[in-house]
Amino acid sequence: MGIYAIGDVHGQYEALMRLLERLNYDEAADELWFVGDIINRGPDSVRALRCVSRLKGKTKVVIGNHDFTLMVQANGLDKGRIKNTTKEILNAPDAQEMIDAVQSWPLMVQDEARQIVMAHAGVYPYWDLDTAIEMNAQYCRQMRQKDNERREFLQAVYRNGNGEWKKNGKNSVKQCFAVNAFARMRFLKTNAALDFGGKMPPEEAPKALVPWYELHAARQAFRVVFGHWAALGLRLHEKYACIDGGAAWGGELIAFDLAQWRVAATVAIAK
Ligand SMILES: [Mn+2]
Repeated sequence: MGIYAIGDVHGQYEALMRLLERLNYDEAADELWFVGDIINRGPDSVRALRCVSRLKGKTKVVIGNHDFTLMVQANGLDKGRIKNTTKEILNAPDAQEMIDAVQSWPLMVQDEARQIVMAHAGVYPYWDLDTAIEMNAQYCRQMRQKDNERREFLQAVYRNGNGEWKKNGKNSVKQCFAVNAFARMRFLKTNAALDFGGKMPPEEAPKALVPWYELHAARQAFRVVFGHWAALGLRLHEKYACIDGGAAWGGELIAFDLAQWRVAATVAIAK
């Protein structure tokens, strides 16, 4: 039995099929984790999302920022800039089934025995693991509410905020921070606030920005597998693994063996 994490799929359905073939994926035996951002950029968001949302067996998916925006718009919010891929998904006959799946995806999952956590962008390094677990649990509870309450929650958290974690702050502000940390974080500023601008490789970043995972490696005992950072690409360390191979930009789709903590298979995106 294998346990594999798959990097940002971004609509690369054919590549995902080839990757599962290369893994000899067995639905009855293997466990698949997805780091999120299943949709957008690539050629086939509908089939990618349909496939991931219907995978049976032991599949875990965390929500990415692109999946999150889709869900926000499916809930009737942020109508201003709807992507064509979003329209295609919302017009599909099984749109509701796919949106329900996205709504059920947490911000993080963990394997307690292996001390591994997965989140789309990462885990805020100044939290302890219990705080991360609690913030994710709160998010999941909010998402299970009735339509109106869920819409209200999404409206409150779908924004940048000031990027600062305030332990004793208002609940909705803390939840907004948690969504941004788990699903969008790359760099932290010198005051430990989330930076919302930088997408560059860490080597090219201004000195005032620190990649979140460097602070994580210095402070935490658990391991994090994440995606979201195409410019960072595959980056392995004993405490973290970025497995965004840049499939969105003609790079590769990566499967990572969580038990062995090493790359299991990669598939180049067909140009
Ligand atoms: Mn992302």
